[in-house]
Amino acid sequence: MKIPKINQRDFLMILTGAGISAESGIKTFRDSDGLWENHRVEDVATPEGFKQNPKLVWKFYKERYFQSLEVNPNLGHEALVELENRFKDNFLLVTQNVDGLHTRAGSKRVIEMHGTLNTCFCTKCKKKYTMSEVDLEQEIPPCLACEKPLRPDIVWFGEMPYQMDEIYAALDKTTVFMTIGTSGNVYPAAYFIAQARQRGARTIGVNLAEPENSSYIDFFFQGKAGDILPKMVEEMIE
Ligand code: BV8
Repeated sequence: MKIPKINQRDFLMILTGAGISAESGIKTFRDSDGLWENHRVEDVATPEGFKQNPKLVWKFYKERYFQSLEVNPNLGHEALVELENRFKDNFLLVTQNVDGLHTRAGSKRVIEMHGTLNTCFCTKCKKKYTMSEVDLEQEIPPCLACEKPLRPDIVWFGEMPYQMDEIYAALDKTTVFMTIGTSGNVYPAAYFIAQARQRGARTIGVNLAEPENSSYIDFFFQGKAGDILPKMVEEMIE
């Protein structure tokens, strides 16, 4: 399929999901052997689950935090840094991922709408810490200020994603929307593409499998992000 050309007059918004980190060795959620296969979402990714069993939830996120320190960004992450360097302020990368790999690859204009494994905050006084500042030996690390339980800085189901105002403001001026490595199952992220398209944006999808919201995708490229994106970035810029 022909790769659409974009130029400096465009505003490029990108949404990524777990699929872009798969080639770095991080499990996705809904693929076979995915994260949700071994854990019930309700138990580990909801406020109720945390209230019910904070030790289990901390175990789940500590494991993923330590794994994120062992892996590296891949060619897919690096291709998006190249795109940002070409588009500068006419570019926004919104990620559902919490692994921090986009920032580690060099992306600057990034919104981690579902939070990050790298920080946590106090359930009582809301003070925020990096994971390396707190005592992860404890099953439920305590706040260094008030000693109440800390929680992962993750947006769980039923919680408001971060920086929605900035995301909606960027959607308003988006002329090209790319969705990469996400199954399009989780809202409100999965609806951004429809909102962009309703405002006249052209939409591009890169995914190993056809996503749930593929009806909104004008140009769909099936395959691995690490294979497709480096070539695509070179060809798509006028
Ligand atoms: C909220 C943190 C109120 C946890 C996560 C309608 C409107 C609004 C809300 C809802 C709605 N309908 C339902 C809801 C509620 C709910 C929801 O969406 N439920 C779903 C399950 C139906 N949403 C919420 O609760 C959200 N909050 O609604 O607040 C509100 C209302 C309106 C407006 C604003 C606010 C909060 C959702 C956030 C939950 N937290 N993450 C954690 O990470 O541990 S979600 C979790 O799923 C991850 O963040 C993950 O990124 C995200 C999406 O999954 P994907 O990234 O897509 O991963 P998945 O495995 O599914 O797919 C991977 C894809 O990659 C596959 O397609 C595969 O083919 C592909 N792939 C694999 N390898 C590769 C590849 N592609 C390319 N290359 C490869 N190599």
